[in-house]
Amino acid sequence: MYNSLFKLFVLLMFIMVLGCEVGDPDTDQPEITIIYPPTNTVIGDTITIRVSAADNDVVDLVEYYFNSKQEKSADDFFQTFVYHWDLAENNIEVGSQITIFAKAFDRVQNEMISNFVKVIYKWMSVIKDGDESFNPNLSRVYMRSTSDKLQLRIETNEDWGSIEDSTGINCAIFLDTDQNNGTGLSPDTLDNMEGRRILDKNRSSYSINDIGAEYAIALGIDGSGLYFWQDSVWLWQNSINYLNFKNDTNIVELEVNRSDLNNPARVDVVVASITFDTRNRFYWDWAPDSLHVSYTIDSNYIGN
Ligand SMILES: [Ca+2]
Ligand SMILES: [Ca+2]
Ligand SMILES: [Ca+2]
Repeated sequence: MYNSLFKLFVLLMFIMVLGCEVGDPDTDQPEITIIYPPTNTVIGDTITIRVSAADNDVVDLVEYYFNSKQEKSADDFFQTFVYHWDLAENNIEVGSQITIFAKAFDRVQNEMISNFVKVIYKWMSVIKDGDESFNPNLSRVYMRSTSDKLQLRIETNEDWGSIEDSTGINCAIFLDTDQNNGTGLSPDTLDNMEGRRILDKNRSSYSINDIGAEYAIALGIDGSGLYFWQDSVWLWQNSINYLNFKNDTNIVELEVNRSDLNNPARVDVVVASITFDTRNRFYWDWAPDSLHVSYTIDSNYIGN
């Protein structure tokens, strides 16, 4: 009797062990990586997100998250794991950072979160400047770059008037393309800020904070265009291509050829503006108010 019970017990144990081996539950989590876009990319109104996902069994679902909020419509049951995200209707502020991640599930709900990818919406913010008592005055400067263009966006506090006369925006974006303030239009060569022009031909009107600028992108009173500094004068280099520049607005977007700047990898930047009042008095604004910002030209813009 005891012996047969023991045999039965052994048999049951054998069946259980066998059963376990046959139906061993899947406890292996999937693997998932966002392979596009690269982190720190500046994106446009649409972006295609590509994910690489794998599992010991099968990846059943990939979910997409933007700033930790799940994009429900993006639930991906197909094995391509590509999501075309349209940002245009989401009222995202230009210059904001968006963190993207994805989550993969297998058929028994094992899950894994991907790497986090940070992208920037439309423009990279490089300067925030205070609101002066006169208007318009410089407010924000944004930059981005493509494989062959350096692009800038300037915003003012309050709208300007006509871009054809002195009520328009009168400013210059100074670029120190060798990041050496001993070359180009340098602080050492200047004495005061009495001039009424930004690109003063006598180089006696201002100092551009702490940089020595090889190039200036001018808008307004000096004649809009890209200029280069040579032997104490600003000389014409090339015209500007406007992406967005209208009367009675506060945003200008433009681009210049990287080759026209001698293809620098990194630039120091200062922006200056002159605002005229109805009595033709004028006021300077500098962004930043002192020193400069630096920008790496790395083709980070992948929008269109
Ligand atoms: Ca699995
Ligand atoms: Ca300002
Ligand atoms: Ca320089």
